[in-house]
Amino acid sequence: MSKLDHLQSWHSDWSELKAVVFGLGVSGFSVADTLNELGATVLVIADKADDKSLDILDALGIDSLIGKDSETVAKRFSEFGAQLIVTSPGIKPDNALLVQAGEADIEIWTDIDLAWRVRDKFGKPSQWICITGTNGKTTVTQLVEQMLLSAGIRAVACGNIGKPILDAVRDPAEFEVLAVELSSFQLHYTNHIEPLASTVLNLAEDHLDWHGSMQEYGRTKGKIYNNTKLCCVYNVGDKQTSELLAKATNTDEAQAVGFTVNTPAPNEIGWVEDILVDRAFVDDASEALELATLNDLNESIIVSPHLMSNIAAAASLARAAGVQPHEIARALQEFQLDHHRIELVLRKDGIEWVDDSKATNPHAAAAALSSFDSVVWVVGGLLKGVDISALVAKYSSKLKAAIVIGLDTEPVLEALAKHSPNTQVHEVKTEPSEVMSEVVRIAKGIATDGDAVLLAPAAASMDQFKDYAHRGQQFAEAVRKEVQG
Ligand code: UMA
Repeated sequence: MSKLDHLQSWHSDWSELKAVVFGLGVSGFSVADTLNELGATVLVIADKADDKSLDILDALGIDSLIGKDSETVAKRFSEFGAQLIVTSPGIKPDNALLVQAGEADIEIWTDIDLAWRVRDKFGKPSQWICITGTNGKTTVTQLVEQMLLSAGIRAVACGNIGKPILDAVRDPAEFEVLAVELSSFQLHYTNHIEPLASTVLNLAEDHLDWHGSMQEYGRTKGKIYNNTKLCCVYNVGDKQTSELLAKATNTDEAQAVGFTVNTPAPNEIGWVEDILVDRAFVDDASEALELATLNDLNESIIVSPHLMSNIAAAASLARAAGVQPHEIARALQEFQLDHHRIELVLRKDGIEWVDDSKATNPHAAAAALSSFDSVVWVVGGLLKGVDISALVAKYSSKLKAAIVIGLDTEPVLEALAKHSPNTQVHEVKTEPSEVMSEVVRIAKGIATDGDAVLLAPAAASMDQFKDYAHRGQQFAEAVRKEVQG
């Protein structure tokens, strides 16, 4: 039982609630705006905030405390007398204010919990399809959205993908189904949601600096399955995902469906060569229903095992929501991959220049490396406490050369020397603005017919670039300038 159990609907009386909104990025802003609209008394606390958001808070009459020292924050927080603190996902659980809230027995939510409670703003509550995993979650979320739209369902992709979930819940388009991408940070703080269908796509080391251990990171991701109503989707090729499903609570009503890049067994969706086949949502266990083929995809898309896996996962979730086979095929025909995801920048003289800047951890980089035979690999950046030795060892035979970027190149150079001694290695030590021109100049001198020059850094970008998109753009620009001519 929670003290806030009476607040389960947009139409509940929120006027007695005193809530602190912690963090004023995109999700914090949407939470403050929503709680204010619901009539609650709101205090926003944040280390920093942009002027535009602060101006709007002012105009809405919402109180805020920005950039103050921890003593002032602690004092104001206890004076305010909050029953609830809604935290932004990026804030770590050992943050002093969250610890203070926990000690005072004040409930801690995220925007996800709040959105779950108020998802009935327009009457009928929206249904949620929830997606997490170390890699591929954005692509799967977009694919699910496309498949639902193709079936004529009012649907939208939201959550970690960039559109705060509360913006989706409050959107006058009155969405019937939300395709919700959830990060491990969001799941850590989430207390109770009941997805229609849910999935952990895969699990590999990432964000260990935030979660403390791999075990805790996995446990957090696995929470997504709890209380799922119709269908829990797991990865046949990643046993950890079915283990997480086995530990989930209150999933008895839900069908377990596996997705695979291989031939599907009963209760699975997978691929028979280039045909996507459903053996889960069929009347008879011996039946195999064709959903789509690889030819449905736009020809500019590089087909990788990773993409095939993502498509099978998305189809499993969409089929659970009632999407028909021809609607899945049509969705694939209309689907465009986002930039920086194994994106072909240029094919010239038999060399493919590929931007997979989105590969911010070794697992994502593995998906890209597995898609090519001979690679000039652009690697390095912020490793976030993750060791890349196993990745280097696994793909060593494909690595014609490695071009190492990032401020701290030491761990990458060491891993290459130890696990891929035959790979020629170049270290780029230049101004951040020059990094990609230098990378492309070096790669031009090495790559020959049949090679891929692959930006798949296995690391975050913020040491030298604004974000992964900026890193990818710089690479693509340099390729166009130096190679395309
Ligand atoms: N802040 C503090 N103290 C801190 C840290 C942050 O006060 O110690 C405050 C600051 O005011 C700052 C704000 O919190 O402006 C930022 O909050 P946030 O980092 O939680 O970011 P939001 O802008 O609210 O965006 C979040 C997600 N960000 C993170 O999880 C880090 C976005 O995912 C998400 O799209 C958005 O909510 C909408 O749901 C981004 C992301 O990088 C894309 N996600 C990670 C990933 O995909 O790997 C998890």
